[in-house]
Amino acid sequence: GLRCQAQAGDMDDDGVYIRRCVELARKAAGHTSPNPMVGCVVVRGGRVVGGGFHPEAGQPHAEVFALRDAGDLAENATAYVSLEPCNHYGRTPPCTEALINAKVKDVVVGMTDPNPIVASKGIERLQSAGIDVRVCMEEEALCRKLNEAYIHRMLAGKAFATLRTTLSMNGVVLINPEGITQLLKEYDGVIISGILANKSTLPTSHEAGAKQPLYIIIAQGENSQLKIPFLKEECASEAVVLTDSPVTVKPPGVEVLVLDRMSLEFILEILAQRGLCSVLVDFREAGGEFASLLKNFQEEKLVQKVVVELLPIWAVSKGPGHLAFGGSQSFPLKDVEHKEVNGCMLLEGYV
Ligand code: AOF
Ligand code: ZN
Repeated sequence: GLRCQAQAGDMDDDGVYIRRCVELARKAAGHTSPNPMVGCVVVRGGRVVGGGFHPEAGQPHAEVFALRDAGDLAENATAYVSLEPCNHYGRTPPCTEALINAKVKDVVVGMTDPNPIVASKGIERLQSAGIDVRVCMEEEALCRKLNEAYIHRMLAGKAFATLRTTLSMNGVVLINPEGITQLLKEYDGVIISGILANKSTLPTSHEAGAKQPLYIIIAQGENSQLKIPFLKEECASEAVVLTDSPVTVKPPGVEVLVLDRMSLEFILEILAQRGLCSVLVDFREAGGEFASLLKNFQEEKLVQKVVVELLPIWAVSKGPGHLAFGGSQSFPLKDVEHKEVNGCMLLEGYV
């Protein structure tokens, strides 16, 4: 009776601690690829006695940091991990052995690891050592979302692609919007057309210590003549040019890959092989050759997610669907509020 009650009490808190693991894991957002983001907390007697996260590929895993933090208090404690602990020797030794050596009593995992080398074998290894293991169903969706890109690359062999566009409130595509670099630090790469690369500066994350994404510039046909030198001087990011034209200018210091097939599928496979899990497809041009790359992306399941950045400005241009440079002729709207009405996004702001 009592023992059951105590266990039920523990399990009620599983969600709380797994959410804490996810928060910790996110501290390394943008830094862990091709590895997942993982967080771990060690709990004893209802108290968190240790915590840690995986900072980047090549570094120790989350469990190792959390166990180090907990020290002797890990004995008989419960370890919470947002991802199933690994049981293989990769760049680092198996976390299952670290948990067993630390003599934890039980382990709660947020989700199993889709990596075929691990997939459920980590859980089995812990169980065979007499450790109780349970998957926290309550926050499994949260853990999957945290590593949606890692999971996709593992299972599909392609980078997880997010299509992004930036609009003013009156539906004008903004070529050079200022101040929206927030998304960038979460992505390993940004695919941008040669047209856009030629007429706008490539945005970089301004946050101190933020990792800059790799720019993947698609240079096709007449747009294969890139003004890349400016890129090298002004852009903190590294860039790679993908082209179907062997006559592309080869700017010094920028890698150029000549492909015989310019398909989004092929590009996402190449990027996954290079260790990129997630890529932002920067679609901020009205039509143009870049559109051919995106043809059929829905049927072929090449793009997983869409992000539309709606800026609280009214852009003066030829009209909706046209391009404008943010800033110059546009004016900001004040006291902007947004709400959802019958599945529509409603925005209002004052002139
Ligand atoms: C964990 N905890 O924090 C992470 C895990 O090359 P390695 O040694 O870093 O191994 C990478 C693999 O380990 C990765 O593909 C994934 O399966 C797992 N990541 N596992 O127990 C962690 N980052
Ligand atoms: Zn591990």
